[in-house]
Amino acid sequence: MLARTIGRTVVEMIQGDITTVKADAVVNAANSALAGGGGVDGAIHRAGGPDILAECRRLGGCATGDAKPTSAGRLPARWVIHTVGPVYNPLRAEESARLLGSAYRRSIEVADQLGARSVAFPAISCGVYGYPLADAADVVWETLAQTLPGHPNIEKVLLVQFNMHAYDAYEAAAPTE
Ligand code: AR6
Repeated sequence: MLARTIGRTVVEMIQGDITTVKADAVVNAANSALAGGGGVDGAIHRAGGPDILAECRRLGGCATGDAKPTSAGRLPARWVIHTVGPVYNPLRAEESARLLGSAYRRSIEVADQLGARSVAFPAISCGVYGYPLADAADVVWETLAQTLPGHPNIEKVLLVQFNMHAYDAYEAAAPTE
């Protein structure tokens, strides 16, 4: 397991299914309608149960790069933070990077406001939204480096990779110790 300390936060990378991860807040890679879907979104709603979607329907959607919380239903977490990453656009790579960074930053801000001490992230936008893993990994580590020092109450961030391919890409982009 890879671990880095950023500010007062320990960032750990693990491989696995985020619906089984114990954390105060689990981040969902949602769509802007907060309507549920496939991938990690589908897995979170299946495992967490229908209460999460019922709450999502009352939130009025979520802009790309923003994040909104609900309770976590049956998941081993207190909250789900639904964030919307960008659909990767190679012709507007800088805008994609800004929006992906914003999704992570806003999720951390919302988690801190809720009082979460631990937050688990999937690889937002790296599935059907098509973000190249290596590029996403650079954005994620850079955003964590910029954001976490301002949120010392977040003790732990878990980066949960579904497969070894993603794990390797994020590991390659990790800051040196
Ligand atoms: N645990 C951890 N990671 C997972 C899991 C899981 N159970 N399942 C998939 N992943 P994606 P996106 C990984 O497509 O690209 C949905 O339909 C997956 O391997 O879930 O942000 C939403 O409703 C990949 O690395 O999210 C949106 O419409 C990463 O999670 C759209 O997909 C993200 O893949 C969002 O697309």
